[in-house]
Amino acid sequence: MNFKEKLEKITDRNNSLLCVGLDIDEDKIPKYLFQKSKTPFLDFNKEIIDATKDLVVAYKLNMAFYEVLGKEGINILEKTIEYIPNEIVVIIDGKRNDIGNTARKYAKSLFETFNADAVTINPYLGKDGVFPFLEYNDKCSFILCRTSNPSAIDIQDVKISGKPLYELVANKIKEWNKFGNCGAVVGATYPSELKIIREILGDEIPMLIPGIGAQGGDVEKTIKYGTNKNKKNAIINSSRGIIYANPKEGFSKESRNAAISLKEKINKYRK
Ligand code: OMP
Repeated sequence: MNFKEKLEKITDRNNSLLCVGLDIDEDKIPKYLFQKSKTPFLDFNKEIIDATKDLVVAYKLNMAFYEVLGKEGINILEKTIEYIPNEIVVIIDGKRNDIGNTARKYAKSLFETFNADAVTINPYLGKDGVFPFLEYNDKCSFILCRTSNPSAIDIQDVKISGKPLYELVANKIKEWNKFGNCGAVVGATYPSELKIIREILGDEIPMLIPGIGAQGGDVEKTIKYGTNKNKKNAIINSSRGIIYANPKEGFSKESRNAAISLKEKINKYRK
C-alpha cells in the first residue's frame, strides 16, 4: 500500500486528521520515569502510542529530539517506529536536503534505514535536491512551503516577480508532484497563507499542518482552508499540547484526553 492509500485508509478508520508529535524532551517528560526505568524515553513514547493509537492518523518524530541523545536517541527512534502499528503513518521530520548526491543518502536513510512513510524536506536547493526523495514513489515528501514560526516572513514572504516566495514554492510542489508523492508543510499559525497554498495545490496534494496547541494555531481556519473538498488530505500535528498535557504519573490518560478533545474539535469543523 502506498502512502496515499495508507493515509486515506487510516483517516477513515480512525475518523481523524490528528497527528501526535513524539518530540521527547528530558526537561518535560515525567521525572518519575527516570527513576523507575532504564528506558524512560522509549517507555514514554510507548505509553503515548498505546493511549492515542485509535485517535490518530500519524505520529511525527522530529529528529532533533532523538539526535540530541546520541546513539541512544537513534535506538529510541528505531524502537519507537517499530512499535507504531503498521496502519498508522510514520513521519520523520528532519527538514533535510542537500546537493543531489548527499540528498540521495538522506532519502535512503529516512525511507530505508528508518522506514519512514513520509519525511519533511526543504526546497531551498531546488529540484535536484528534491528528486532523490521523490524517487521513493510509495512514500511522501512534505516540502516546507510556509512554516509556522514568527520569522517565516523573513525569507518565505520575500516578493519575487510580485509574488511571495511561498507561492512560488507551492507552484513548484505542484510541478514536482508528477509521481503523486509530494506534500506541503504549512503552519496553522498563518491561515490566510494556508488558504492561498491550498488553492494553488488543489485537492490531491496532502498538507502537513503543525502549529496547533503550543503555538496557538486556529483549528477552525486550519480545517476550513487546509483540507481538500472532502475535508481530508490534511495531517494536523500537535506535539507538546498532547504529549505534555500533564507530565506527571498517569500522564498518558491526560494525553489521551487532550488528543480526544483536539480530534473532536477538528471533526466539528469537518462537518
Ligand atoms: P509543537 O509546537 O510542540 O506542537 O510542535 C510542533 C512540531 O512541528 C515540532 O516538531 C516542529 O519542529 C514542527 N514544525 C513546526 O512547528 N512548524 C513548521 O512550520 C514545521 C514543522 C514541521 O515540519 O513539522
